[in-house]
Amino acid sequence: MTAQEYSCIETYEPGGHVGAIRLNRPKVLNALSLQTMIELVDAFERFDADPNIRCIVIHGDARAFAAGADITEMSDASAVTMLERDQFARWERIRQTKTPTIAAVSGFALGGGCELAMLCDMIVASETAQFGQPEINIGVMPGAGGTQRLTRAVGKALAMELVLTGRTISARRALEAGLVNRVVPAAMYLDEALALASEIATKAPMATRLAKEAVLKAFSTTLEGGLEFERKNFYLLFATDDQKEGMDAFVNKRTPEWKGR
Ligand code: CO8
Repeated sequence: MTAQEYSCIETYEPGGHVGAIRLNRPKVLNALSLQTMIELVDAFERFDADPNIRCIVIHGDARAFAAGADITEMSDASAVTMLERDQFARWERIRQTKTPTIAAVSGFALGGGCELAMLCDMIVASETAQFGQPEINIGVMPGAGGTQRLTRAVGKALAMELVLTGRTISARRALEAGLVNRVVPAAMYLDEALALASEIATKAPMATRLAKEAVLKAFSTTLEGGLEFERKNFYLLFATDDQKEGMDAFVNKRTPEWKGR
């Protein structure tokens, strides 16, 4: 698949070593169909393998980031069909993206849409954004990390309420609860996310990758295990040219020029 062959998403490079992915099924509020997930995996992996790309931004349009998995594709599925489709393997591949990722969210981020945003390292929200896990309203429950990542982000009380009632929360409430990094006026959400991505892209790429990996480790290990992991990544960076460059630039009061190695 080439980027030109995408039918559900678009990719572009707005400059500053940033790779951008736009969900592009506006008529169905960017519902995450099987084809959309196939293309998303391809786009994330393509940017992740590109040494020119140092941060990835994913967004939808003003009305919706994504209103969830495509319900029409799932409505008649049996458990066996769902197992055979093994859609969550694709989510795992996106999770393995080493490059830092930012979701720029406007409008609905529901069900799989909220889970996709939470799969990213940071979320920049428009003040119009609405987050929720409404699967309970259609007789199921979150399946792509909603019960786990939402709970880790906002705590048991709010996660339980959202998952069991299917209610949504506003961008402001999501900010208070720690789900998103910042809330900005509707006209600015994408620019703000791209600016944040550009800022991250000015840092040494190996350092941002290993730092991201270490922060994520905090969710899957003990404090002791995480500290050991952090230390190993810290030492590893002393094997990079960019560590020498960064420290030499500091000592000599100049701007570092990163090689990404
Ligand atoms: N799937 C398919 N089509 C959708 C979806 C969706 N998730 N959401 C909206 N659409 C379609 C509507 O059917 C409608 O199509 P049409 O114009 O042909 O009737 C169009 O988008 C516009 O939607 P509405 O007319 O409903 O717009 P409203 O502004 O009235 O309402 C809502 C917006 C509240 C967002 C409403 O559309 C809604 O409730 N959508 C469903 C939200 C939902 O339940 N999401 C969870 C889905 S389940 C899930 O995500 C499980 C994830 C598990 C992992 C995923 C594995 C792949």
